[in-house]
Amino acid sequence: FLLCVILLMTIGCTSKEPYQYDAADINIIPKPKTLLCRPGAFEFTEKTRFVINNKEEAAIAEMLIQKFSTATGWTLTTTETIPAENYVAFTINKALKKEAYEIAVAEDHIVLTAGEASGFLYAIQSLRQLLPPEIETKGADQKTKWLVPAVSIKDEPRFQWRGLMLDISRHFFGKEYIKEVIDGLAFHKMNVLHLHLVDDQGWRIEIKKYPRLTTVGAWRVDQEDKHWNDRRAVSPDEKGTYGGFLTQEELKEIVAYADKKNITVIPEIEMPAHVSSAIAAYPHLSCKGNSIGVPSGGLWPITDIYCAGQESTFVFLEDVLKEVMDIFPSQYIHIGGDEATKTNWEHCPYCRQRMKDEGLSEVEELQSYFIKRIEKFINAHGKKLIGWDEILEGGLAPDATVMSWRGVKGGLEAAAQGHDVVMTPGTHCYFDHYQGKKEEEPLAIGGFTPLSKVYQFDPVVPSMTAEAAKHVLGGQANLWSEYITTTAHSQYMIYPRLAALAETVWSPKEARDWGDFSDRIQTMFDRYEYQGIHYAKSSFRIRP
Ligand code: TNX
Repeated sequence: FLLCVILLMTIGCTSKEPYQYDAADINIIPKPKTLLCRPGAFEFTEKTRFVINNKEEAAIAEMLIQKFSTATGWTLTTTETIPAENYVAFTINKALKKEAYEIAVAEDHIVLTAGEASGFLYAIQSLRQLLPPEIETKGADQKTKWLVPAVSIKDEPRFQWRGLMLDISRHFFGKEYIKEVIDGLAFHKMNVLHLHLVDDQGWRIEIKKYPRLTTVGAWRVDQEDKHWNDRRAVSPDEKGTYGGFLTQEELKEIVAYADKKNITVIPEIEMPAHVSSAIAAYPHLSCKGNSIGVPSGGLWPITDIYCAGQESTFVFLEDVLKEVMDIFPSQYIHIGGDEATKTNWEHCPYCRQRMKDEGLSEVEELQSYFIKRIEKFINAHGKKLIGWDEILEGGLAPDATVMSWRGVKGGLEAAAQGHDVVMTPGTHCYFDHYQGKKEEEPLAIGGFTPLSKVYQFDPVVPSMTAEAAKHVLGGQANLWSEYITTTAHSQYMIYPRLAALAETVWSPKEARDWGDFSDRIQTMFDRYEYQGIHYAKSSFRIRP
């Protein structure tokens, strides 16, 4: 009898349960390019080892090791030699494109293949989503079995630019929150964080040569609700109490943190408009040279913009951009360029003189002169200029990339002219818009962009020629923060819409299927829940 019991126990211990998954059980977002399911599963245990080739891979493996450590208390380790079983191996295949990866899951091991670090990073994100959502918890219950279905995945992104813009001017968000957003972006396989660092309501980047930009320009009247409806500006001799800024050290830390997650941080230094904060600090930058204060809310239109006639404006901007380029290694520098009210230019003797000297007849051409001049400077430093679609007005700078926000029109025009474009139309990509019934949502700027609407976004417009479509680098969502005062509210506007956007810029167009996405997003909600992300449930329920 005893023998029988022992025999039965050993059988019980060694025989694997017959796990059978099919593709419908796999909830990865964005959906991988190809995915095959076989019977069986790999189970992570306390003894699972990560087999790595170098330090970079070790750092990537560490991201999942951390997750296990938090969820289970295990300390999984790495090794350089392949064990007999129970391992996750990183295998390099240089033939794979940048960001591409493959995952092959067998019962006793997993093989991740990529050409370089970014691919491994995305393999790990998919692996995270193949694991039960409890992997995102602290101290998951002991019953969770850490199973990974026996899948085989071959995946790569459709677009190279998969972005999110954070406006940290209208309301200030600091380093810790920005890092959290970076984590969220990496989780969704996004690779660009565009930081809107300058606007009328606050200058948010330390510039050593011009300290008043942050001692004066980063502060405005503290409003009780910190909302947008206050139309006051601090008087020039009053010190504002609401605001903040990022030091150069903090920005470098953010850039390095993002880099580890294959995310490029693109700085936006607005010009020639949306710059009251700079003019409040240095009044000589405007045509009139008069003192103004940093406005608190929706004062609009604002006529005080940088003077396009005086050389001192360009001296200032070049100094600022030099420091900016030293902080941000990104290939692109965003110079804004949107919504310039040019009334002051029309009446300014310096601007009129400039127009004469340059043979310009319209003030729009002066905007173009401005941007082209800045582009030359940026190019001379080995960087590329990108700006909002207004930079098309009066003629595009020769090498400029256009971010199309007023619909797709600007993008179409720029691509037809052979310029690169990033699509970010207000209709689908504005995360400051409502995502549910107005009466049930926190106050927003307007618009209506629920999850299903974001999911309909496509960076390539059907009317584009194949040649023009090649100039579409990708897509991006923008989170303007006029009405967003807290990190919880900011998360609410980002998630789950970021998941829909991620799929539109990563997955093959043929894979787009709202029904299927609506099933997969349910598990994503659990993952957000466990991560402590304050996501919007309303966005899913609403159909446009
Ligand atoms: C337009 S989009 C702006 C921003 C506002 C946004 C509000 C763009 C380039 N300019 O200044 O915050 O609308 O949705």
